[in-house]
Amino acid sequence: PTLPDGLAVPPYDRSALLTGIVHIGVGNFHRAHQAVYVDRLLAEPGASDWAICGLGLRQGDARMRDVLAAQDGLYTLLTKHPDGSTDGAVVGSITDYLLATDDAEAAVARLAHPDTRIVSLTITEGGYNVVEATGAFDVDNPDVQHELAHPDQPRTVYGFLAAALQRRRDAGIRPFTVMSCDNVQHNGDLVRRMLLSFAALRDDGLAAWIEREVTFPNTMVDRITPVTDPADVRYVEDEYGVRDAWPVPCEPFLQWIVEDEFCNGRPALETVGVTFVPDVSPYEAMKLRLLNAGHSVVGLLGAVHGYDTIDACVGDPVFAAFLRRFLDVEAAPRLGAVAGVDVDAYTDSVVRRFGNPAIRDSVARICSFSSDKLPKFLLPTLRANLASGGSIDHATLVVAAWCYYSDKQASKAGEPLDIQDPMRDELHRAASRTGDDVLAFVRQEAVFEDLAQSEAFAERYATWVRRLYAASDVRECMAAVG
Ligand code: CS2
Repeated sequence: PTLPDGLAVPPYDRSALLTGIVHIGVGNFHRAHQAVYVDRLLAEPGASDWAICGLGLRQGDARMRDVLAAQDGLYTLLTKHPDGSTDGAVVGSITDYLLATDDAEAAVARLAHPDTRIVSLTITEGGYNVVEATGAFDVDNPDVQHELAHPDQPRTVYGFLAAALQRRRDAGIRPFTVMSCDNVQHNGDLVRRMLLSFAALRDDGLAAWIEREVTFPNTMVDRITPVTDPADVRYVEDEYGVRDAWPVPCEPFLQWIVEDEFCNGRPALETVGVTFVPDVSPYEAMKLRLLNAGHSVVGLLGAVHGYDTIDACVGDPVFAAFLRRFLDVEAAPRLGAVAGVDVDAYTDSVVRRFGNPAIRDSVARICSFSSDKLPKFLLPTLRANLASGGSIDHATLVVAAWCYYSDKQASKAGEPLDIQDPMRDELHRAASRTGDDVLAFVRQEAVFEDLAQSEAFAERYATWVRRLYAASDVRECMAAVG
């Protein structure tokens, strides 16, 4: 009640809520997306069973634990409009937060609690423990080995899910729905396949029960959510007189498409704008191959050019034209029809959203984890065009830019780049051999599988990587692609 008028606060009684959702991987994206939908839902009648308990699995989540604990789980969402105006709202849907490295048993107990009916995940594109080259579950992961040897000491998402589901099964409690919200095609199918592989290593009976009883809806999630800037913290303090250690900036656009497969009930999220469909595949392909791939396209070329933000990239006519052509000529034609969606209008909206100058989404964030992102966002389009004889030049120039970025770790102007990628050193080693073997970078099978064996690709890639290394300005190559 003491907060100023301009700052919207949750209109519901937070003390009267039950925790129906445990969310693993609370970061800015979850706090700008699912937690916002649930916040709106909790304001509706009859929805009080669906508050969220956040769950962090890594020691690195300690800051989220501390910030949320100090603020009773509340935080400020700053929705930034292209005209420079900002809407501030306090989000109240996260009512509790647990850090598994503090107390793994408390985490399993919460997951196994009968009130928990959905466990949702944002564990990043690379977080699913897949051997990329084969698509199999990575049994050799030392954390997986540890939890197989000590089932009461889970460490990975699979260890926690399996321990909790086993406890529910033994106690005769219905399982929870496992709902992935990561930017991965068929994200529900993937987490299902991985969890079943893990569970079978623990106990065949458990795996069979999960296969029979648990559902894993596929979902498509969308809202551009940058990293919080110190200026966002100052804004909340200056504008509203409130100290929020970790507000969340985001764009106005918000979308969530979900398959209606919930084994233990679900909230009526359709009342707050979520779309339920029988099959999410066309929507997720559209989003991953247009928006997410488009981000990587401008991000990697923008990093090499020396731009810091995505809006700065698309403010440059050469970048804007290149992005448009990538989307229209290479990406969109390889998508099937999307029921009820105008793909051209979607493409327009992607370009417009990237240009929102208030967001200041950093090129460094977009380029982070490229080794997880490109195989999911960009390479499927490139392979589809190779198969159909379509243009591959735009996507190939982006791969060449990624090689330069990994090799020099600096822009063309020599400014050092902030590269966050678990494969950073491997990528650097491969890329720095380009002078001796022009295909060295794309021969890395963990990322590119057998792409380098395609003569058509190898020829275009060799051309573009040589031109890009020789050019003083990356835009010469972008313009030359045509
Ligand atoms: C971005 C996404 O990380 C990335 O590369 O493309 O985080 C993107 O901003 C979101 O998926 C938007 O929904």
